Amino acid sequence: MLKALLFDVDGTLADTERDGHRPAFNAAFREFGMDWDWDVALYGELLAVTGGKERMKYYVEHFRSDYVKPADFDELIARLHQAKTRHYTQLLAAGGIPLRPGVERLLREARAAGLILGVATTTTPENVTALLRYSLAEDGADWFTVIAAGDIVPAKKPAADIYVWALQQLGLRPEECLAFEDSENGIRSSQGAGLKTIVTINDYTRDHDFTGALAVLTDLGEAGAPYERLDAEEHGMVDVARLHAWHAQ
Ligand code: XBP
Ligand code: MG
Repeated sequence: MLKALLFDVDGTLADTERDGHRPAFNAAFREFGMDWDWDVALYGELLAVTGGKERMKYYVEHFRSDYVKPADFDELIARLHQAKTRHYTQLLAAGGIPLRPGVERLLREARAAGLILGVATTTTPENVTALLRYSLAEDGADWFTVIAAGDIVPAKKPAADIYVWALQQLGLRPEECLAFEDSENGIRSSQGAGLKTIVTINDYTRDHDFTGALAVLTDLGEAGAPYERLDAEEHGMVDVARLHAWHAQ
């Protein structure tokens, strides 16, 4: 029986990467007087690595062979990341990033139907609560029984750990839940935890490998603006009835 829905955040609840996280990283780099600057295309390559601190280290290793690391490099990365989180949450507080089509509608319907809601993400917890507060509802974070985020597990997606942790907190088995993801790293993580997964793609992820997904969609769809399914000839709106049907497959 379907009891809970577990949502990824970045790229799934909202298109936060290109116009949220990326400019927040750049603002932090400028604040620290650094010449690092991530354009839209480069950021797409950097998204291969989840986690902001991990992403900055990957950038240095793979794109900045000229950069001489200071002795306290890890500390610098941690301070840069704190600044980035500040810039990002300020951007959200200014109402900067809307939820994707169908997200608020489905969350409301699922709550009304008694389904448990959860989050499983690699991003920092403050970023999740800020997005839910400013883009969903003042009490948006309280709609979710579990918010599994950031460094709470050491191994980030594509490792399954964050989903396993969320399931443990809920006391549920993977067969009782559905996951929502937007990326290959995301679905490897959710499927690694044994979860059936629905994918909504975005510009950064449309060419990813989503083998094994329950459905691959443009978005969740709204009345009058249906989703298109990419793995079948189908369009429509993801509602609770459709989730039950997919879950039973
Ligand atoms: C998103 C991420 C995060 C964000 C940046 O993953 O990989 O690292 O890009 O957030 P998901 P932080 O789609 O699983 O949420 O800087 O806070 O890590
Ligand atoms: Mg994502």
